[in-house]
Amino acid sequence: MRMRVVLAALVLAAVLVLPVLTAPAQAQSGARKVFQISMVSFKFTPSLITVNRGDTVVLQFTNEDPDSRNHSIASRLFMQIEPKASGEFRTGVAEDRRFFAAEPGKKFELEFVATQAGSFPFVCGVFDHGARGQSGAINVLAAAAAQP
Ligand SMILES: [Cu+2]
Repeated sequence: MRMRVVLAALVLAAVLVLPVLTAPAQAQSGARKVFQISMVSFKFTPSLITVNRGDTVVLQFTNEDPDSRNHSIASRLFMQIEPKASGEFRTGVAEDRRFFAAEPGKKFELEFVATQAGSFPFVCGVFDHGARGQSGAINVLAAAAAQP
């Protein structure tokens, strides 16, 4: 009889304590997602970046243009979230978009946390490169992916 009470107490304790123990793992912030993006005339490869909300996004750009053109990434997203930038680049704001530009052969990296779900377009802000098809988007999915 006493044994049953102890067992019941243990089961009850397990039921009460386990969710508390596992909760922090589920609430953990997102993963770190690294993308290497090539810039040439006139495209980004890859041009579509998909992450989950809460992920830390690292975009590593290389201007690999054989025709020696400058290229940039320009986006309104970077007006809301200012990424941590490193490498060899020039930055500024034009047409309500913050841009990061690289000369041929140069590399730079942008890092930010995707705090907002949605699709955030970007273009190359150099001359008419965007109109020539040098564009893309960062898609931030609202649902957190289950960690395997
Ligand atoms: Cu360009």
